[in-house]
Amino acid sequence: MSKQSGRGRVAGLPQWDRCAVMGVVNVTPDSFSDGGRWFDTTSAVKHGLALVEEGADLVDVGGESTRPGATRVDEDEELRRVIPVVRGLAAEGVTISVDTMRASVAERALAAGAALVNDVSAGQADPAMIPVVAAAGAPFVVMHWRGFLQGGNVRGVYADVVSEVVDEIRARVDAVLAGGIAPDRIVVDPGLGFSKDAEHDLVLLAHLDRLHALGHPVLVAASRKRFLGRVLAGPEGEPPPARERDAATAAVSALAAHAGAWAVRVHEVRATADAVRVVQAIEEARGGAAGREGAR
Ligand code: PMM
Repeated sequence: MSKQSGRGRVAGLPQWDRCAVMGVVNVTPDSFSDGGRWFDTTSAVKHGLALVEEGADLVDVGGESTRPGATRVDEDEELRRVIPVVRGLAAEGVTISVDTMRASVAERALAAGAALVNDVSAGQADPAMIPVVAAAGAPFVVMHWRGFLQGGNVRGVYADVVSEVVDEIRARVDAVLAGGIAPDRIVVDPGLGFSKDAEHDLVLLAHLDRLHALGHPVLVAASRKRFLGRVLAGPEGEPPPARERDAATAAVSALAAHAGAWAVRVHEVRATADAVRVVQAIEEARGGAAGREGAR
């Protein structure tokens, strides 16, 4: 399978001829990397539109922080945060993914115009999630997730992180298929930083081919995460704050796109949009050169 064809397409979403860029709109006061900045509906919608202007192909709207130890927001509050933003962006023709672990939020967001459900628990946090997504015929992200984290990196113990993550994603994909979600609507995601330390994240990024071998489009969400802070800090240093990790994020975006990722999820879109376009141009140049070689 070539890297290009390995990118795949997701039924129910537009098809992009390169790695897609998913811009993040966290409508939360406490998300670790941009918490609080886009907390009211008007500024969240404006921010989503700005991300599209900068090159985002789709926008991921979430109303609950998933960072380790974060307290859960209640359902009404999550609905209050998410649905008006989905409605506002849908009215502008934006392709929207909804980042939620609640079936009720997914259902209402799909009705309000969202096209993709991004549940970091892959249906494990809410038993009603898979039936709701299946009934709507919506695409679904199956991220690697080992449960809610209370204080630190518990459950992040692996003998072979790549094999275990791939096997656990495969098991979730099987559960999701059994629940009635169609195979061409499933996206897989290594869940960087979820029950994983920096070394685990780096090893997973080094082996994206193993995720591709699952046969589903791959989403990579490295943006501003702890492992980038670790890399940039060096062995002794203090990690730079989340907002100073965007160049490092764009580097991961380029590598993920080159490895055949279907999409990358990022907070700062412009650098990543440039990165995936450069990768696309290089891939096309390689194809052109191969074509010319063959014609000789
Ligand atoms: N990470 C976060 C939130 N949503 N969704 C997917 N599919 N994959 C991820 O790795 C992921 C996610 C946490 O990051 P944020 O608080 O910066 O949005």
